[in-house]
Amino acid sequence: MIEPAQRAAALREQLHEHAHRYYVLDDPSVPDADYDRLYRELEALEAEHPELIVPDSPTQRVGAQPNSAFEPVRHRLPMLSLANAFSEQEVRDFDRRARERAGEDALVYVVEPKMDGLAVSLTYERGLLVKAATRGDGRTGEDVTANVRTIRQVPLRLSGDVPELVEIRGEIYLPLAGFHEMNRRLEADGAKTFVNPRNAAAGALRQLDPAVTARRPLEIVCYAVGHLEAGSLPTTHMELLELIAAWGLPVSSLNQRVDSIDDCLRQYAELQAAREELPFEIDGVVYKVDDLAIRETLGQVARAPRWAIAHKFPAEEVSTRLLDVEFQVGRTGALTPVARLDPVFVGGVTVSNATLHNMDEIERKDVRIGDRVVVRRAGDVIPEVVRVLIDERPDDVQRVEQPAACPVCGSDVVRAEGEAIARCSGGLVCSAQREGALRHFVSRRAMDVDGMGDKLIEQLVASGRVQSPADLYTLTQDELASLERMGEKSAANLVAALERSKQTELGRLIYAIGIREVGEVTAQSLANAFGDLPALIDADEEALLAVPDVGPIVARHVRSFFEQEQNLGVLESLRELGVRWPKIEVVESPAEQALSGKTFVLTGSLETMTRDDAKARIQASGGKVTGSVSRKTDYVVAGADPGSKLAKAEALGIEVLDEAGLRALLGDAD
Ligand code: D41
Repeated sequence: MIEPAQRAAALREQLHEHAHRYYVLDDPSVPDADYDRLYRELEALEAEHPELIVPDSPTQRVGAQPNSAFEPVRHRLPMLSLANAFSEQEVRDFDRRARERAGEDALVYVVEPKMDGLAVSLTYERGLLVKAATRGDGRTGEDVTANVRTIRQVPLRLSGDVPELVEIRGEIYLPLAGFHEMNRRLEADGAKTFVNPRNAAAGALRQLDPAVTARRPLEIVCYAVGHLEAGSLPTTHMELLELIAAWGLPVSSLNQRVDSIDDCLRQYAELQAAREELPFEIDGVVYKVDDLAIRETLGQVARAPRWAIAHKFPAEEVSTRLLDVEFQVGRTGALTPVARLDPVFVGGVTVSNATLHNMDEIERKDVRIGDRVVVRRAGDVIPEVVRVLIDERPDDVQRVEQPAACPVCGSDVVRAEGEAIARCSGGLVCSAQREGALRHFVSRRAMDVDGMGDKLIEQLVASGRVQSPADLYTLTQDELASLERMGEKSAANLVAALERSKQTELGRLIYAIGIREVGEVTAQSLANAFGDLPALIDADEEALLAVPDVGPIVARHVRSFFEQEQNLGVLESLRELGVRWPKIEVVESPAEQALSGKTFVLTGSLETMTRDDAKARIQASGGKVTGSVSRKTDYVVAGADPGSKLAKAEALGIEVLDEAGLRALLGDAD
């Protein structure tokens, strides 16, 4: 066993090194979650053995040491820190303590997104910006006035009625688009890139030359008033935020006032769901007691207010050991290297596999078996290995070799010139490809056969009973009921689901048959352009290229798909077995349709039509429907109980339509 004193010293040394890279060099070596874990371990060790606490322990200094390149600024009022909560229980404990101290039954809170940036203080004298400082250790920060003055969102003069002197606090951050753009340029110049937007923002803010800062698209969100002279404040935090906004400073449009801690938790879930869609990074939400008088009563403990808490989202990036790399074969034969990991909790779930994308990525990231790697899982996105902690590479790591033969069927693995992806050349001989094709065929957005799970497909392929999608429609209830893990009831349900799926739409069918590079949107475009299957089968390259969304590569894949006799055979069988779809009326010149070039996002439930109906109508008028809101979205159609997409649309200033608004665009008479 390691002695506590030895362990504490090791932790201190690691934390010092990490903190130096994080705060001074703006170039952290490990994910924040790793740092937090080491920090909490040291805290716990010191709590158990107080004699191990040394004055220069990282736990004895909260925040950053000022960088000597900038003048120190003593904050007139200390910039407090925020206590963290990582679980619902911790949040409820916080609320209970606050209610008890305040003697209230329930507290009104304001929920704010927790921007992942740098806290700053802006001092305005008679409305003029005179000083901008980083938070530093909370008492003393760095004078970054010259750099902050280059941020367009920061007014150099406040508007309206302003106090003699007021200090505003907020968070400076770099939106994701700016971050990616900045890294692209750094990479093109062969320079070192930033690992995350916050470090990039810190780097930008601490430039010695403000002209460099000026070229970084930094933004700010303000959330508090610090020192104040000769002015008065409203009685609630929400009004305070409104006042800050009236002075001309940016305030988050996602802030919400709520009546209870339950609503706080609901808002947490909403923002967590919206997180991936937001144009900037947030690492949690902050709950703040709204009533300023109650805040006075609550006061602070250590250097954090008792009236506010940060509820953190689960870390999206953590590090773990890469145990092995295996190759998975997809429905197009593509070989995907999959990392087998020492299981870790990331993005809210335990992950033991992550994608490595392809061999080029493995080379680029220099990933070797045995490495300590950073794993990222954001939202519903498949977990991926993002980088190697090269400083921690053991001596005995092994290179990843691409297999020469398919790990499933043994056929040759080939890699076409200029392609990043290697493929199994076995085609439908390869059971992995056959299974993949079937999984895709029955999936919800394709033929939507409810209850046809992966395990069942595996059995049907292994026994040779199902070779092609058409074979699915020849399965009988008795036959299904005799399979492993299948009862009479599920067999009956499955037959019914297969039967139901026969009545489909052309776009779905085109998507379902799995033509390379033809996704849902392209399949729908092809359906709209050709109206029925025979016309599509006969379409030559020129006709295909005239379809929106279709380029030379897609056109070639479509042609080669329909040139294969066996594919035509499968389509014919599907028809014989009863698969049907309505013809689509072909509009000659799609460019002149009402909604051409317009992109829609649907959210919430509509009253007079389903979302799928609305989607079909929009597409029939030449519009495009996508799943997530971005700057490219033209309209968000919001029904009842809209989700985070509405919040994002509002944050991005995108036009929001109700059902009547959509009908008006579609040309429906009212
Ligand atoms: O968005 C944020 N990162 C954020 C940070 C926020 N929305 N509110 C905050 N409120 C405070 C108090 C309650 C202490 C005025 C904060 C921070 N503090 C904060 N940021 C960095 C340290 C503390």
